Amino acid sequence: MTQLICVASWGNHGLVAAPDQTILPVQYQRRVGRPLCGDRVDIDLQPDSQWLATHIHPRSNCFARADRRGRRQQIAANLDQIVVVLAPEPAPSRDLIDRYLAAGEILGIACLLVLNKVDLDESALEALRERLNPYRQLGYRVLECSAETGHGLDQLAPELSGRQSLLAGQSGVGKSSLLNRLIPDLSVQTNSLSSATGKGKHTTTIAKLYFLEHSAGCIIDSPGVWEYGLWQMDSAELAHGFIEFRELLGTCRFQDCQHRAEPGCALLARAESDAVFAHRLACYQRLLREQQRFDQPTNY
Ligand SMILES: Nc1nc2c(ncn2[C@@H]2O[C@H](COP(=O)(O)OP(=O)(O)O)[C@@H](O)[C@H]2O)c(=O)[nH]1
Ligand SMILES: [Mg+2]
Ligand SMILES: [Zn+2]
Repeated sequence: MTQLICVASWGNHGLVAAPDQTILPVQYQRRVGRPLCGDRVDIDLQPDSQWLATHIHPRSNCFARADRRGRRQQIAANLDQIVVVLAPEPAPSRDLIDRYLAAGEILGIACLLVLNKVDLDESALEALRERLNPYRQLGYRVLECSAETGHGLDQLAPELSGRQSLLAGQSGVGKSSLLNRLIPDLSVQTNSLSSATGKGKHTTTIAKLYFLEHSAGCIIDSPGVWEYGLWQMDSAELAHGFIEFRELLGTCRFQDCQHRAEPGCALLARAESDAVFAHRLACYQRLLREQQRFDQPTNY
């Protein structure tokens, strides 16, 4: 029995990597459950010479997003950080950054913002830099780089070394380009994943784990989420996703205050004198309204 890391997972089977990065196909059992990409698993050889996952080690955390009905969909496990890749083109849609940061705060996973394509047109880049300033002030880290020129990658690489990171962000921001820069043998790893899944099935739609060279680290590439959505949650949980709200939570007049228009709301009061706070509170309120669509019956 050996402990391995799940590098891809779908339905009732997946792929695990041995310490020497050999990829093995494994079957799952209902009793054990479905490993997620990034899970540590034990496997056992069956009499029919198939590998079976016999145990999923306890997860330190689990990244999630909403499926189309607002249900929490688990994507990857045991993350040291979420690397949110942003670019001046395509510029992040409204609230996208806040959604990722809120998910990170709620799930207990650190976020690193990476501003890619800094070689591009100055005005779009300056606009995005300015948009990112408030997040820096809140304590979030922002690294700048270009997958095109390689600028800034010497700062990014050490952030990934020895860690298990999830690469997130809209399609087109340069995630694949960054992966190619950071993982010189990416095509070798991709090929061994495709040959183990058989005919490259599922390989474009599921999360996959790649190993960094010369370090214990790895990067999980998540499927093309062009619009990242938060799953159904209550207002208290959502408010917890906004780090600067926390010191005020519990100080509103009403204990069940949702910070919308209630009298005696400590957050609304703070927003009157603090523009950045007001901006984030408005974002929280939009996300809260968006949550209400999950409460309506839907016919898909
Ligand atoms: N100018 C510039 N273009 C980039 C950079 N990184 C990626 N691109 C381009 O942006 C497009 C999308 O990149 P890709 O890596 O496929 O993005 P992904 O969808 O996030 O995986 C491609 O045409 C890349 O060549 C960069 O740093 N600078
Ligand atoms: Mg890509
Ligand atoms: Zn309030």
